[in-house]
Amino acid sequence: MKHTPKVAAIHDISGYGRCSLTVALPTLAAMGVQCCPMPTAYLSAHTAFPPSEHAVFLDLSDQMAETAAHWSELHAQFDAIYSGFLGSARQADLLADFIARFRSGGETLVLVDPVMGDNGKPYRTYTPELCRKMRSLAACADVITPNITEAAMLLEQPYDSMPTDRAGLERLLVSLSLDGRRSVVLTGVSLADGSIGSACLEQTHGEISFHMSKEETGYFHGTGDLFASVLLGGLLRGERLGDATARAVSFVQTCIAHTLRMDAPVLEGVAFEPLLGTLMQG
Ligand code: PXL
Repeated sequence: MKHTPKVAAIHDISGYGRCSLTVALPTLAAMGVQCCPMPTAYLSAHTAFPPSEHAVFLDLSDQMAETAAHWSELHAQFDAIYSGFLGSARQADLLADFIARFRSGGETLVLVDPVMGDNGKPYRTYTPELCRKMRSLAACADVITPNITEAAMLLEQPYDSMPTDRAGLERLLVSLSLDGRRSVVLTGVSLADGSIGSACLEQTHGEISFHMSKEETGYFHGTGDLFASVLLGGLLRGERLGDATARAVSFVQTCIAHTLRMDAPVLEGVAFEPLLGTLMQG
């Protein structure tokens, strides 16, 4: 029987509003991947909802360290380590330790989604220290999946200086790859009105490709998490980076179009659940 790939998924769990673990778990499961969650924090709702005195933000850093110790004792092994939103700067250090402990040579794929911001701005909980630590964490990844805002933050360049033309984006991919040491999938790339997608650089061959689809109107929360989860599922099925990127671009677009047809509240994220079945066939 074929081995079921196993992923250590290190993200927050937000009770309301689809993002991070509530997206990664079902998406990876639908793609035939076993997901072992290590929650970084519990939030009553993701941080894009309006602030509230009742909002819960439970930092689970102490539990992360204990979980890593327990998993070591169990001789846990992972085909991939997948991280996203972090609750504090300390968690970036915990994650770096986790990667050092559980990465077994070239066998374990490390995907760091450097979640830090969008639309030119950092997320509310992202301090300059956390962003600095995210940069060093991303430096030990095999694949990173920044949006344009995060690309600017990783390179410590102003958002307004980010390129929008093909040649400039290709140069940006090369800079983000740290001269070919890691693969990069840049999200939220647009080369023409009405279309949006991703550009990727595959580390092993230095191959660059662009994957576009129809641009849907409206901003949906958690699409980056959905994108990275589908991408990782594809890579663990043995797809090339360009093919996995194309699948992720197309799936996210289909889910957004479906959500718009249903007229669902945008802050709740994309209604991907009815479409998960389409990911099951290889
Ligand atoms: O989708 C990224 C993300 C994940 N988790 C939480 C967030 C965000 C973005 O705002 O708030 C809690």
